[in-house]
Amino acid sequence: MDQETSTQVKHTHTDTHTKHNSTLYVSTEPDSSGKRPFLVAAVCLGLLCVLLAGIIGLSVYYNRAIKDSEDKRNNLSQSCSLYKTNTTAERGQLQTRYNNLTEERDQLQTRYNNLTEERDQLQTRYNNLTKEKGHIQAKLYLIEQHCQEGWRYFDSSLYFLSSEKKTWKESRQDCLDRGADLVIINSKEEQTFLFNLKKRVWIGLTDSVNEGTWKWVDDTPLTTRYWHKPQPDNAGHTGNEDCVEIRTDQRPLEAWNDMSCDSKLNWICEKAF
Ligand SMILES: [Ca+2]
Ligand SMILES: [Ca+2]
Ligand SMILES: [Ca+2]
Repeated sequence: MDQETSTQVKHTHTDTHTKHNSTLYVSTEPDSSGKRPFLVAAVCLGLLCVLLAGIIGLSVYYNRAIKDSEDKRNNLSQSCSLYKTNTTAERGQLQTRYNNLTEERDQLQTRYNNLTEERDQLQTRYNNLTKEKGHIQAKLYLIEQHCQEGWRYFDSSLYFLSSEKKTWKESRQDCLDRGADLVIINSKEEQTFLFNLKKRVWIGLTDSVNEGTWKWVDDTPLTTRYWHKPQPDNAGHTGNEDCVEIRTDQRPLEAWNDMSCDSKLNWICEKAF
């Protein structure tokens, strides 16, 4: 039956171009021409269904893709936010640590400066002490030398007590020859020390330049006196007593007497350090 219809259609188609009667023959067959619109419609419907299914499928696919994309974006945004938060906190900690280290560095710098200053002061002190030690050693050496030659050491001075007796002027010259001078009495301790030597001795005090004006051999005026009253009386046998002795028969702080400079006595030289 289908083969026949096909033959007829094909025949009709051929005839359309050749014969008008043949066309009329085709249109007069209701069984085969009534199925075509349904077939076309079915095909079209099928295609539409396929198209619709495709569109729905694509729509679902794109919706899912968009949702995935949004999820990813949200996740990324959260990650960025977390990273930003962590970074800010870490930066804060680093800043605090930096500030602490800076403060510590400044404290160390200050301590270093103080220690440097202290070291310099100690160095200066050490240098001064080294110098002082050198001076003391030199002084000790000189004292030892002098003591070996009969000098005595008392309160920063060396004293030489003569074994001979000479006039005041000769006595002074002897002291000058020894690099010293007749003793100058500066304190009651020194006066007591000299008195305790128990010798009548010349000291470096005279009023030979101007009667009544007593001066020490270094030309300083007399301020502290240890005269035995009523001395000085300027009353020797020559009537002119211009040089001073320490007597041994008086009290330690009242022992001076003026005598004629030509008298011969022991003497005491003093070399001060
Ligand atoms: Ca003295
Ligand atoms: Ca006198
Ligand atoms: Ca006298």
